[in-house]
Amino acid sequence: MVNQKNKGSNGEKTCLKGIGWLGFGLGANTAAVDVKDGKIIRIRPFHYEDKYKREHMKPWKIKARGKTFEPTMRSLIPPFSIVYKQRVYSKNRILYPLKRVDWDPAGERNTQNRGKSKYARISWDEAATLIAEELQRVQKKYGPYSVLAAADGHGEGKCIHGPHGCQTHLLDLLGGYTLQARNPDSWEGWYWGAKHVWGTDPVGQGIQNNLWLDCSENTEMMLFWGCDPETTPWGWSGQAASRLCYWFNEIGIETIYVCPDFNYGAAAHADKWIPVRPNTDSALQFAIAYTWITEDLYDKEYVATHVHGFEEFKKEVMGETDKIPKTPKWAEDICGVPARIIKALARKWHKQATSTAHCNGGSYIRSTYSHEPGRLEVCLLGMQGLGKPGRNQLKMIEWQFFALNEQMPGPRSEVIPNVAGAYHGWAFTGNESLIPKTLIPQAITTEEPFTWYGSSIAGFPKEDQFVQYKFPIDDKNSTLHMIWSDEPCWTTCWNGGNRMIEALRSPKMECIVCQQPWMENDCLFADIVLPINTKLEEEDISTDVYAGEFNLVYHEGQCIEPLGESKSDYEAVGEVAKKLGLYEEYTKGKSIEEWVKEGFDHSGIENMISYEEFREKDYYVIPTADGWENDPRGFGPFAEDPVVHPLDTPTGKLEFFSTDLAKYFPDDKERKPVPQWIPFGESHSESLLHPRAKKYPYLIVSNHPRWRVHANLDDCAWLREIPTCKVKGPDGYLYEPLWINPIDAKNLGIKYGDVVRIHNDRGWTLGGAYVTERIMPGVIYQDHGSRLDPIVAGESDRGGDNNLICPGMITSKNCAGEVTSGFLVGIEKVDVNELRAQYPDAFNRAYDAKSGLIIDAWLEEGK
Ligand SMILES: Nc1nc2c(c(=O)[nH]1)N[C@H]1C(S)=C(S)[C@@H](COP(=O)(O)OP(=O)(O)OC[C@H]3O[C@@H](n4cnc5c(=O)[nH]c(N)nc54)[C@H](O)[C@@H]3O)O[C@H]1N2
Ligand SMILES: Nc1nc2c(c(=O)[nH]1)N[C@H]1C(S)=C(S)[C@@H](COP(=O)(O)OP(=O)(O)OC[C@H]3O[C@@H](n4cnc5c(=O)[nH]c(N)nc54)[C@H](O)[C@@H]3O)O[C@H]1N2
Ligand SMILES: [Mo]
Repeated sequence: MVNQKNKGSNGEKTCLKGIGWLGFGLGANTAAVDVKDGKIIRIRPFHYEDKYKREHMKPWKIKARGKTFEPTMRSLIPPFSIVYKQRVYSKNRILYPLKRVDWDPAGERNTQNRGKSKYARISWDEAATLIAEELQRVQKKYGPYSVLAAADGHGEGKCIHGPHGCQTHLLDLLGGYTLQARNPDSWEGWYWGAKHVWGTDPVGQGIQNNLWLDCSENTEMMLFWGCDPETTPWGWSGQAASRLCYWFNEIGIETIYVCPDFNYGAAAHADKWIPVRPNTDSALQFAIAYTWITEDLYDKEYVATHVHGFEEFKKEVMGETDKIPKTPKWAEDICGVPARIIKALARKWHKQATSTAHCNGGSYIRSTYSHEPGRLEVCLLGMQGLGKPGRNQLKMIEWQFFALNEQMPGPRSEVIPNVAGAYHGWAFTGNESLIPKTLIPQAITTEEPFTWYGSSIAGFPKEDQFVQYKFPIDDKNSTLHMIWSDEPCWTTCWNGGNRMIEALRSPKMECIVCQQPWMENDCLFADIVLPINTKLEEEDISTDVYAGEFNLVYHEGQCIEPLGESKSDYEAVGEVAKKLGLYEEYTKGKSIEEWVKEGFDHSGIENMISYEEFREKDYYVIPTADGWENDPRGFGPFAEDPVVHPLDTPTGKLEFFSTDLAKYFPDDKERKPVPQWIPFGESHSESLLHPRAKKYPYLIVSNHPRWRVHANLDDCAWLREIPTCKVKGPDGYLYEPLWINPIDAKNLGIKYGDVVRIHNDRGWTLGGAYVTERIMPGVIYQDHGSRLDPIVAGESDRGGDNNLICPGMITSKNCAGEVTSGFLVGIEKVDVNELRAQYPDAFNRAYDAKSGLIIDAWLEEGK
């Protein structure tokens, strides 16, 4: 098999490409792309052994309970990578620079028409000149911080061609900008809550070292709590987590799933499913603690030596503070789990060595007040001896985050490679002027300076949460007047999308530039759109440190020529730099070839293989480290001796009572020093216990999409034909599935394939009914990230973009996190013909017969 480029005589070649969506310089999902006559023929798994022998790779072995677990010898790419050809050749690709037809920088800007107006083709020269002139004009008039760089996102994993953040390098050269600070979206509850109990920077999940081995040898019960290891690892870790879960099944670890939906991991692996209402986990957790305390079933010795503030926590559990004893019966009514099951689970957890498993935690840690379930889980683990054999918190994806922290749950490789030397995109760093991403709509619409706590940048140390920030940072009139975005999907992915649309149409916002490969989502609100190419159209260098089996560094050859006039983000920003006379500074005078070498030179493998051999072979497999089996395991060292191996908390112990929260936020009623039961409060009213539930009686679960990575991939016909990806409505339109239990469906007169409206006081969107017992009654489920198809932009949508109607408020008063799932909605069946009569423009947009995808609706005819 040919795994490399340029090996055929008839224009055939094969390039390695990391087809994953991490978006910040790290590849994943290493695939082989076969190309013939300048066209992509197929994308397939890649075989490590083509150029390297097993003896070199030193494949690891985990032996446990009489069985053996070993790595495969090929990349475990997900279906997404395999279908990516369709995303590259999508009809939805932006092929030329575009300008909104009624945006005239010299005259009327018609900001109110964003989301309605069409676009016309312009030249690169015109586009780059316009952007350069607008930047200079706006910065001169309002100061440098009036330009917002929206420069983050999980776009393609490109390194040299940095999919997000290239513009920040140019803006730095221009004297500054305001950064949209990428908040810890993936980890909100761990970040704002758990960190203060177990001190685990950078993101707040548990210490991971060597946990595959620990779990394999010692864990008797694994609780997949808000976790779908058969779906979300696909984004960048491929299918290694799937194999790991089959292995756990094989060696007899009892597998319990706690989630409102019977998700794909549960379907493949669960011994038992415990359905829980969305974002009521803390009631369940409190009731487990109550059972342990009242039945004397916790590790008292461990608590005495390893925990700070247990007595205060106990008061909260027993109801001494709020007059609510957190009994299983009390919890049953709230979370929907029968009291007998809560008690049985609690008793089993005590008796058997139990670990929890998460990808990132799901909506369990992405809803209102998510710091409470986040830290309650740590308290529960603590009560049963966190770090003792088989008792840890295992993470199923994003192994690299922990690798950077020198932690690997799986067998460690000799080095953890890093090609950041060649990277041009965003990094988890600060900026003088910044605004948490969750506060952007407020920042745009407000005239007054405002403050918040914590930069909110994912991965920052916990002390950052105690710092007060302000916008604008100077006292001048430097509020936002221009946006330059390379992740135009705020409306599909963040908190309160309709509010964002309102902000984007503000007359204050004089110029919006978006750059991305596909005409979708926030691009419809831009004034200038730049056509970006996909990574298959460029040369680059990459690592794969997510696969969980072997770590790699590889050269990525150019597969095909860029489509239309598209360029990479790095090159697109370069065009603007040229107009500003800053091209040399921007590129540091280096060619792409020189950047590839630069990436290699500091990658960690530069002393393991020569550059010449690396380029000849095109990749390097890093051998498994000798002695990895002996590495400490998770919280093992802390469990053994908390004095010698203290945690990174003020007392060095598990802080059930947080010293820091008591010190810095003594008056915060929404995040007290001790975890509490808080269904609603000053910031939120998204609970069935709140009077608002009379009007909006269902809780919606909005998971990471099964068949997309957020806003990525919604235009691949091969995916869209899958019945759980789209549901064909009576009008033939492919609606985003909305799972509803047969009991609710019957009550509401809904059957499979009906079009359903989901609504609340923030607007409405549509879905295609998918009636199934895989969702518990009273709860509906619709994935997030479906393409925006505005009916009345800012109010209603046909595409199933439920982020438009999720809460705009942040996690809680002093935590600028997102709340994007587990909120109240009403649902009802609708008649599409009536809607068509009412909104003819939106319902008569032409779509492609094969993919059902709206294509040219936004382009001016003939352009
Ligand atoms: N309802 C709900 N909402 C959620 C969540 C949830 O659980 N439920 N989860 C949250 C989480 S954890 C996350 S991480 C966020 C994700 O939110 P984002 O990171 O904002 O979402 P992505 O779709 O990954 O963003 C990538 C964007 O970049 C584009 N893109 C891809 N490649 C390139 C490229 O090479 N160049 C350019 N310029 N653009 C490119 C894609 O088309 C897409 O628009 O969503 C959050 N939102
Ligand atoms: N296919 C695919 N893979 C991805 C991504 C993607 O968009 N698509 N995104 C990537 C990113 S950025 C991230 S952060 C990770 C996210 O990984 P996760 O955080 O694990 O993903 P989620 O889909 O939000 O949630 C996982 C599961 O939580 C359960 N759940 C939902 N709400 C609740 C609740 O209130 N309580 C409980 N107990 N369970 C609940 C659901 O069963 C759901 O399947 O995935 C990454 N990988
Ligand atoms: Mo995420």
